[in-house]
Parts: sequence; structure tokens; C-alpha cells
Amino acid sequence: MLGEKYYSVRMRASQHGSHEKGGKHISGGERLITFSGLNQAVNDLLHKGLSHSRGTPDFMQIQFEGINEPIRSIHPLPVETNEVDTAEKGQALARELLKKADIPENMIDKAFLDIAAYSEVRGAVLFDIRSGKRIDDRNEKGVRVSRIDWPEPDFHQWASEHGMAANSRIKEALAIAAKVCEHPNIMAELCWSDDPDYITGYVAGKKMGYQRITKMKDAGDESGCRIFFVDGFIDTDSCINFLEKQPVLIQREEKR
Ligand code: WAQ
Ligand code: MG
Repeated sequence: MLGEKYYSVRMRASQHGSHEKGGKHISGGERLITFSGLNQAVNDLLHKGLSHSRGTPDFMQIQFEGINEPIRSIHPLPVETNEVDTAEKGQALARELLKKADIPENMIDKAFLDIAAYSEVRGAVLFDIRSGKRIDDRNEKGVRVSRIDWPEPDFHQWASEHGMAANSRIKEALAIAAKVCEHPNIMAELCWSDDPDYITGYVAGKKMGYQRITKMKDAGDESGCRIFFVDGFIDTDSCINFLEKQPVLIQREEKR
């Protein structure tokens, strides 16, 4: 499978004009697929952007490009679901989990203070846990984890083994978290959706795995969050290059 030529497919959609012209971000998506899967992937991304709870877009761009770099295969993180009944409890649990991932408490406080300022970013923010500053220089664009996918049959098998819903939202979030945690200088990820109808979020780290938290905000809220906590001694350009350009396919660990 990994000997075949692969294509990176990317979509972004916005409302009231393109992102560059100040439009509202509606949806984005990225896939990594062989030639025979391109038609389906483009259609899936078109559908994702057109049927979105953040609104109907009037701008969309879908593009694909052939990939020549070798593809890395990465296992999904172990998953746990933490049930909470209020957003306050969910946010508090997320802070606890970040502490367990060795993020200093004052830096967790700083990151949470800054979250509102990042809410228009359509990718992720790289947050340096030594300076307490955002270091990616990408403004509203942020860093989009790209060239990533989890082939459907393998994901479905994994989902049934783990009693998880086999939907594309969970697949994409698990794939992003697995790639992000593969980088040696990224200590943890904090995420919840900017979609008003989806309130489950997660904290992910190399040791703790993918820790789902069932309520990170109230329904109807359109502000989301995606922060990668980096350890400070990082080469920012090479980290961003890894996140955007290193081709990765997720593959479950075979049960013996
Ligand atoms: N790379 C970087 N940032 C991204 C990417 C990406 N590929 N995709 C989304 N983001 C950022 C962007 O700023 C979005 O606004 C924000 O994350 C939220 O994205 O039940 O659905 O796709 O286990 O709305 C997590 C829980 C769901 C799933 C997260 O995020 C579960 C979700 P969304
Ligand atoms: Mg979203």
C-alpha cells in the first residue's frame, strides 16, 4: 500500500468572502489518498464544507497535489473518555491533564487567558511553555496539520474494537493528535471544536494518550480551540514543516 503514489487533498471554506478577505471560517479538511480515492476524497471534503453547522460557505477551495516524500505510519493513541456534566468541570479537568503532561501551572493559566484571542484562528496555535508566548507567526491562518489520513477499513476495525463511533470527526481528531504527539518537542495538545453543535474536546499527550472530555463548552458556542504546547528549545520552522508536510497514515496496532 505504501508503495503507491499518494495525493494530499486540502479544503477550506468561508462565508462572506474568502479567508484572505476577512470571511468567517466555516470548515477545513485534509486527506492523504491514492489516485483511485481522489474522487471520493474531494467529494467528502465538498460535502463537509457545504453541510456545516457554522454556516453555508460562499467561498471554497479544494486542491490536491501528488506527494513524493515517503509516508510514515503511526499508531493511534490509546483513548479514554472522561464524562463531565458542565463546561466548567471539563475545563478544570483539561487543566489537570495538562499539568500531568508537565506543562507548568502558570503557563496553563496563561494559555487559557489567551484562548479567546486565538478563537478566529483556522489552524492550531503553537504555544511555547517557557516564554508563555505564541510562536508560530501565522496569525489567523495558524498551522494546519496536513498530509494525514486514516484509511477507512483500518479505522472502522479500530472503532469497533474500542467501542467508539466510527465517524469522520473522531477519525480526524485522533489522526491529528497521533501526528502531533509524534513530534519530540510537542508535549501536549488541547482541543475542542468551533462547531456550535459539538461540545466534546480532548487533551492529548505522549504518555496519557487521547483523553476525551465530554463537555468543554456549552452547546451553541462557536468558539473552539486547538493549542500545541511546545517545550521551548524547538526549531519552530522544522516543527511547522513536520505538521504541514510530513505525510502520515494512521494504522492501528494489530491485536495478537
Ligand atoms: N490542523 C490544525 N488545526 C486544526 C485542524 C488541522 N488539521 N483542523 C481543525 N483545526 C483547528 C481549527 O482552528 C478549528 O477551528 C479547531 O481546530 C476545531 O476544529 O469526540 O471537531 O474540526 O473525540 O471543529 C474533538 C473531539 C473534536 C472528538 C474536534 O474540531 C471526539 C473538532 P474542529
Ligand atoms: Mg470546526
